[in-house]
Amino acid sequence: MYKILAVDDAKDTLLLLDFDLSAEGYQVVTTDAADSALRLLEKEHFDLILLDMYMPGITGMAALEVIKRKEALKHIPVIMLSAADGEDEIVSALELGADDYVTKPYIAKVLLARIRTSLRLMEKNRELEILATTDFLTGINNRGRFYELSTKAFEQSVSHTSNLVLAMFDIDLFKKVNDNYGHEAGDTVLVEFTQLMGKVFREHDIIGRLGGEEFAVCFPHTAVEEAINACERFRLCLEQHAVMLSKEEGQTLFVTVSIGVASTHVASPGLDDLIRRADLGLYEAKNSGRNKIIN
Ligand code: GH3
Ligand code: MG
Ligand code: MG
Ligand code: MG
Repeated sequence: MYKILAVDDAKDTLLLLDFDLSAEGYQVVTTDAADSALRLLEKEHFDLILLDMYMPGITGMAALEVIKRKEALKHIPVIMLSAADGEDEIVSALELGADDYVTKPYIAKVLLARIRTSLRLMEKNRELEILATTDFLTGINNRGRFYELSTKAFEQSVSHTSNLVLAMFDIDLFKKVNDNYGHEAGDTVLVEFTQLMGKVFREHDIIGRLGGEEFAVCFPHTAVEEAINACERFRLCLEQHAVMLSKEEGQTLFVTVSIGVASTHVASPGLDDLIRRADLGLYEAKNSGRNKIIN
């Protein structure tokens, strides 16, 4: 059920909105001031906001500006609701990021249709965002998303002077899996590999598929020993994990992984340098027998 926040200083408008939207099956939360709306938005999730333009205190336009500037809120569709129907007001609201503009007194049928349109667009945007940021085969962060999240984590680690660790993973002799068992078996290995990553690493560790059989994990606020321990647990789990290829024939296979680790406890100018150093470790792990971690 979609949850809508209705903000208007006129009590009768709020009553009417509550009535019309509830009748349509929406969950409605009403508030008569922009500052309380902004507080509610900090605490609760909303799918859409109906925002009055003119209110005492913070105006709807000022609240709109705040909402559209906040990373966590800017994707929520905002429909401005106002008795003012001047073209300049409508244009400025849309330019500030409003998704739509409806004049008061509103026609319920039209407002509801516009709400449905905004919600439909929001859903489409969500789908596109998922498509653009997740790896199709494994469902984990793709390369672009991994870099985006890790860059943020790196910047935070600098400002909080906390340690951050980056580990690069490359499945050993993976080409042989494809050659000996087929590409589909290779895909199964990749999927189970990421499932195992999800089990071993923590919620706030950032996991990504960089491409092919190469993966990376970024460990924010983590000491290098701690991250190495986690990687070692993963290496052992993987080594012992039987990938089931065919349930009927009970055919299984095992793979191992080589891992390179780099940490910000050695001064690092940026994420790229960390990745480069982790890559060097990985290269060394490959050249010294595979199935090991090099820091
Ligand atoms: P090394 O231990 O040195 O890493 O050897 P390797 O065989 O793992 O390395 P190589 O880079 O030669 O081979 C990687 C293989 O991964 C080749 C490529 O066909 C396969 N591969 C890449 N992406 C996919 C995929 O999405 N699915 C499957 N099944 N195979 C993939
Ligand atoms: Mg008003
Ligand atoms: Mg490789
Ligand atoms: Mg490989």
